[in-house]
Amino acid sequence: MDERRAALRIDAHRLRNRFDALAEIGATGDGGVHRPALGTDHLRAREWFLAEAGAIGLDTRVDGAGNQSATLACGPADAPALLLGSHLDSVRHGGRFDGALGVLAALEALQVVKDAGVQLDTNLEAIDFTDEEGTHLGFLGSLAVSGAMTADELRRPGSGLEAFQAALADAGLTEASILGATRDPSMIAGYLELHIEQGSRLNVMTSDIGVVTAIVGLRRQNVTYVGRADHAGTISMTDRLDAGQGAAGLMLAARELVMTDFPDSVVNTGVIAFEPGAMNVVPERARLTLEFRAPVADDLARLGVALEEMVRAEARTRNLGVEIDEVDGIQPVQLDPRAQHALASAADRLGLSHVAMPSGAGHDAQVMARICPAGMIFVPSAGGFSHSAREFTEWDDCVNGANVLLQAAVGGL
Ligand code: HGY
Ligand code: MN
Ligand code: MN
Repeated sequence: MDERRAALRIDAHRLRNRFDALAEIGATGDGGVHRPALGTDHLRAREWFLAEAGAIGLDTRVDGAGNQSATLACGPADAPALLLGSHLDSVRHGGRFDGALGVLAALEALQVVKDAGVQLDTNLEAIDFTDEEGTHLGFLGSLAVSGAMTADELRRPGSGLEAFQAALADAGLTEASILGATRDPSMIAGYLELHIEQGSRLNVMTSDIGVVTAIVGLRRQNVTYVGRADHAGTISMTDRLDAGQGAAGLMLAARELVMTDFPDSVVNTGVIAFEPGAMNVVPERARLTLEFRAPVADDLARLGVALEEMVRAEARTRNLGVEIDEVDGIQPVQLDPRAQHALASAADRLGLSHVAMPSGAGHDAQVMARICPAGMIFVPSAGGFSHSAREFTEWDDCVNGANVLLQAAVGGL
């Protein structure tokens, strides 16, 4: 690589100013952010991103799925674009680093290349993907770009069709525009993402950078048990058709199944709701979310079968009805060796230690891997915390990650 490119570094102060400004949008006051996709504060963050990119002098565009891009014509006019990015949406009451760091590091990388007047073999594009966190549909934006989003899935959002369509309207999007956001893979040279690790392995291995080798697969379902509403004081304990007991029994049994038979997998219930939802009424309906993850496709499939048997066994045991609605899911993926090599070489050039590691979190990179060479790097998460206000990464680590992303981008895949 020529010396000028190798000498490029991000402007840490500028990145920090943007990071702190973005963290104020949807701030929860305890260090976290609440920016569920297409909600008020996420829309504000999206506008802020476009304004920042425009102020840098980058061309900006928003596609039919709401993915926002800032582009830099630093390569031949007909050259494909190397995409750098992540997501600005957050989980409910999440952390200020998840997704945001990757989007801002991408924007910073484009500004450094622009200001240096460096010409590359590809053009560069900083991209903010819509609804990575699945407030409505997980990886909505990247699935649309890859052409993998279907009309059927758009009719079954986890947030409910009415809430989803209202959110789309607020963002000026439609189901048709989402389905029309597919891009030509031949015009995408690759995708690179900087992200916080959201776990503790980098801390344990005392490594500066994680070069991601593979990303976990996951499935998400809504399970509803149906019993009978009764007076909580007068119906005998043995005569109850208690939907809440079905939900509770499933949660405990699912954990036991995974801990015993699927040691590399995880299962989580993050939402549970009873109807009619009164202290003195035996719950007639209990809806719980069931999300499970496995690093290899076969385990994900076997775990899905085992969990479905368990869901139905709980219903039989307690004389309850049960409905299982599949929300969304994604297969595990191996990331591109060339992208891994480009990221590891960039870390070497910067004198940073790095270790190859899989991801237990899902990321847009696993969707983009279907249509282009995709790679990811992690920087350490203090305490391994994420998806909460406790999420934190030392600023030096953020700067290291942003420089690795920049150097990998100018080095090419
Ligand atoms: O849930 C995940 O793994 C990611 O944060 N969307
Ligand atoms: Mn994320
Ligand atoms: Mn996340």
